[in-house]
Amino acid sequence: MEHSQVLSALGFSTSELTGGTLAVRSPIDGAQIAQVHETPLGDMEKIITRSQAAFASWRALPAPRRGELVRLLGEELRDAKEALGALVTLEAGKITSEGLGEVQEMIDICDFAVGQSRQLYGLTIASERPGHKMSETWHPMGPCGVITAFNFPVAVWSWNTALALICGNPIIWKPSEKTPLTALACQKIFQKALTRFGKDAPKHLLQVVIGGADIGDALVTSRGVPILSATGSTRMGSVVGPKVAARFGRSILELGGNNAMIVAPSADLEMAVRAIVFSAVGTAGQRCTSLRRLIVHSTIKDALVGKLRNAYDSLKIGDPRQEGTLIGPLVDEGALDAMQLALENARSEGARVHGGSKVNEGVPAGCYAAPALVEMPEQSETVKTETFAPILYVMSYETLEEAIALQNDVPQGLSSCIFTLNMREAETFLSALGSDCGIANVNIGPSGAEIGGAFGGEKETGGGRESGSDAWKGYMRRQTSTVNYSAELPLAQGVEFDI
Ligand code: UN1
Repeated sequence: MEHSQVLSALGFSTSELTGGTLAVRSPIDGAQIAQVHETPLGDMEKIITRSQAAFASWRALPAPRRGELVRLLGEELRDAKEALGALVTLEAGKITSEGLGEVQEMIDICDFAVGQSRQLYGLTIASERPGHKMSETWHPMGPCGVITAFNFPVAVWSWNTALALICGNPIIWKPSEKTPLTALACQKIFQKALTRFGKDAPKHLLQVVIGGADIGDALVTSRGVPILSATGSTRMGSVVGPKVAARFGRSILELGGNNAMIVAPSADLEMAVRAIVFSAVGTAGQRCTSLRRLIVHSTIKDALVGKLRNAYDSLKIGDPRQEGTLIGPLVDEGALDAMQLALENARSEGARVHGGSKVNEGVPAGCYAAPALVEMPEQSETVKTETFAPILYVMSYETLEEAIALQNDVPQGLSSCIFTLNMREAETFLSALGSDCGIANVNIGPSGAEIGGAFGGEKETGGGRESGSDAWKGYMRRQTSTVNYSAELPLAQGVEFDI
């Protein structure tokens, strides 16, 4: 689809796409596709106040009724899947299948959240005192600020939004400056669901704010925004986290990853190759879960590198809209420069680099690069640094203990995996002595997680959890209650206090 068709299918008007101060470029060819209007910084206070007003009524609706809105959102997303997927491709440069996959991830979390809206379970707790009952209840928190990155411009918003909504919280969303159109499209889709939901829904349940770091900072520093979910670089998180903590807000941080795969001697190499290629070069290496480090047993390293070089040679790089393309563009010039710099640094540390250069032929005018396979003598500083590009560092190991130590010896802790047919190795990797990451897989790659599990990681990844499992608790406050239905007033711990 041409970009004008995509934008009109999603209901954009000309005035929304022109006359603003933020230029939107498609990474496909670098061409400008819109100039959107930015939110004036001076409006942020009003926006936060409106969100609090929306909270006052939204929290009063029963959670299953709130779930109905998310059910309608899921329906609207099903209708808009093709157009929104195409816009993700246009604005973030993902291949068609990955653009559609991202929208499917949104639909999945909506389905999950609808069910969850009837399962915001608390606990009953045995009281030590006769005639007493203890329980634990979960309550809404208030406005939830959501700051998202360009690489998953819509799915990450939906993980936060679907859960925040059923938990009783309004949302203020600041998308990446590189992908405002997908955010505005989601707002339109959300509006359709809201209209169908009827008059119970307060105004300003979702507000999208467009702009740079100062707009984000207004959310980060406001006491009116009790929850702040931020996805992006570790550098960004190191600014956001302390600011939210300083005002005693709650942050949900989803920061850098430096994800590894250990390939053991017993691994099914054909399967490993497929998993490696998808997770290292899919989304042009621009997922926080992308595979960046391969830790291979020394006896199979040369064979595996040979197979990977063959596989890499066959990958079609180019316009992500074309059938057969597996590697689209990097997001912009800065990303291409960062990739080249990382490769230069690796060379100076003794690397053998296969591929990795800029591709000019057979591609549109955007920033296209051949994926790089980089054989490293050791896990250097460059390897320990996340570069958002299709670079895969390859290192070898002799013992599983050594492999696990290498896997864990980076500042980040998002995703990890092992390819092995040896159950002792697999279970060791998943045990307390194994991977230190939030995600640890066996015989699948580190990327492409389903929404049913909690998503997030440790160390510099920030510790936040989103999406499935009990991540919903991150959007609610816990209340412990003790009720005395006896005619006595015994004190806990046997304390006597007679008056
Ligand atoms: C991200 O890169 O920010 O597991 C999120 C995955 C996707 C989500 C990635 N489901 O790769």
